[in-house]
Amino acid sequence: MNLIRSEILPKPALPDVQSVTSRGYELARHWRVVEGSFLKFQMVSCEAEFKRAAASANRQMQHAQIGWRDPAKTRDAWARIHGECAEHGVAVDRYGICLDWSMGIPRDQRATAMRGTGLILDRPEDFAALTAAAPVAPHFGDFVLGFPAAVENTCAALAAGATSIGNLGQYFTFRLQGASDDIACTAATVEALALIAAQPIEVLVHSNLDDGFAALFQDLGSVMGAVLLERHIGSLIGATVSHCWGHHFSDPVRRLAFHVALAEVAGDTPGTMIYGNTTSYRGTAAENFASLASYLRIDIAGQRLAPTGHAINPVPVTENERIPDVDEVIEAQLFAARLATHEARHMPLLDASPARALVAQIVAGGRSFFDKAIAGLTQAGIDTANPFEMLLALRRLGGRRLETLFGTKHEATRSDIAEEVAEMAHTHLDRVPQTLRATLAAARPRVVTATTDVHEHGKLVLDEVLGQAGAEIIDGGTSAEPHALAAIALNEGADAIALSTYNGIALSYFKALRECLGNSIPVLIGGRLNQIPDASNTSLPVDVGDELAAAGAIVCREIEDAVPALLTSLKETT
Ligand code: B12
Repeated sequence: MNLIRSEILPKPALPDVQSVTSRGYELARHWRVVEGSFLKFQMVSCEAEFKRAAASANRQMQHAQIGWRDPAKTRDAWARIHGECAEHGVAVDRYGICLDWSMGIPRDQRATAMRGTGLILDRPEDFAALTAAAPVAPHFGDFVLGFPAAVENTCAALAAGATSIGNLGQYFTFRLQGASDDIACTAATVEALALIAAQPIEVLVHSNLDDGFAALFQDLGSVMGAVLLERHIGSLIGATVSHCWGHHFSDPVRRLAFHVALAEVAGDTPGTMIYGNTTSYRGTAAENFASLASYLRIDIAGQRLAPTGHAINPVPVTENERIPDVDEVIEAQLFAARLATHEARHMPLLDASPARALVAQIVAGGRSFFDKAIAGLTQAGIDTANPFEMLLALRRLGGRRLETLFGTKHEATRSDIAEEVAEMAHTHLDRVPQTLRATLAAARPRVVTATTDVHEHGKLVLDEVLGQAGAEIIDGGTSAEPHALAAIALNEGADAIALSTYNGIALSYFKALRECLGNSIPVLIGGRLNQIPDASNTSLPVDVGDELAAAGAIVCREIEDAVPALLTSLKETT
């Protein structure tokens, strides 16, 4: 089916791209990279220079993802993780900073925004105080590019010495509650990209593919297509886009193949980091250590086979419970460094040929996706040399539609996520007794399923399990605003809402939903049911299951809990 411009960009006048980029280039006269402690200590002009040198010397870089609500706690951790690892002879080279999602909202409106579980930095001085705590390369990634506060956060990151900035992937898929103006988000993102591009030294624009469309793409060729499209958009503004991936790459052969393929496509652009395969963390700490070793071995080997400067990212084994604490970050870093020394001796045993055999296919899939996208958008009347139109068109089309339109599927290069969701659904459905399934199928309740944020896998599994058990599923969307979700449920006359939530906003979201919904429709809620208490001194979120239940939610810890919960609520409402 052909694309039509009026369906994608119906508003006739978008902001003039030249004026938006000029604002960013102009801003670069006042906001410039400050030579921070990492650049001084390493005597380099930017992280990209350090990375190129590391790659050619076969030196493995290490990345830690950090950021607790309290800036003082995060500052201490910045120094402590670096210091304690150094005592063991381990260099933590870079920190990715987990800003809170409310940081995507401009400073003067942030106080009323829904808060998640991350770090909140109010002033540029707070950014700089953090990065001064130890000579580790600062990477302000999450909730910088792609949001209304993109420009002010980029200015602050540059002034704090960051030479890897942003997470362009988030522009495409992350939504903030209460900030739905995608034209404003695009304008802020384009201006921030221009500000980065106009710096006197090389600043990498980081993009985590798994935060973007890759989380849901079915084929690795499509993921590579996203790489090429984002690099194209960056080049239109003069910015270098550097890609990260990894959360959803569980299969070792395909993980390695994607790395080698990306090295080929990226050429001289060094990589930021490779994300941990966090979706494989589903067990206890001991079980998760096995998953940690499994993906790290591939990433370490990958750097030896095709050095790109990507840092490895040992994700702490408590990741599936909550935000890891400082000691757990240190433990994972030490583990990774020791594993790297072992891996060096394992290399002669590694036969990379099954992975290498997939590389050409992934690259060809990516090029075909890119070519088809450019042709399809051009035919629709989208100006593919205009970064504003390109960004907005891709975001509005969304991952599923883009892959249907431009992707090609190959069994050998399939991504892991569809299979993993199907397996999980099978396991959870098996746990529902046949008698309950029969009763549910007879009642055939109409259930609206939705998420409060970008995390969609819980909803996908839920749709599959409830659908197969006999419920009628109505899609309430991802990152659904409370008022929009309530409207769908009320208009559809739904019997229940089943909500999946992960961002540490469970209680505030539920209360907002109840206000719009009234008490007529039961709400089942599952996912990470936690929140950081206002008076917390640990910055770690705590479970709010009891508070949710007291406020009237039906709390579900497992997918299969939804079936008896639905049956009980149906009985109560009849
Ligand atoms: C995959 C993932 C992502 C992917 C999501 C891709 C996608 N399109 O879905 C990506 C990479 C994009 C991502 C992004 C982020 N993530 Co994330 N992510 C995860 C991860 C690895 C898996 C979560 C998941 O989907 N599990 C699969 C589901 C099916 O299983 P489950 O979670 O065990 O759920 C069970 C039950 O809860 C139940 N269930 C779930 N929902 C419901 C609903 C109902 C009604 C019922 C009955 C049952 C039910 O079903 C499951 C089986 O029984 C977890 C860590 C982990 N290993 O768990 C972090 C995690 C959830 N993410 C987290 C965070 C902080 C983020 C970010 C904010 C990070 C950042 N700074 O950018 C962003 C989110 C931004 C945003 N705008 O929302 C935190 C949440 C912290 C907290 N609340 O304490 C976690 C725990 C990681 C961590 N330790 O920091 N993430």
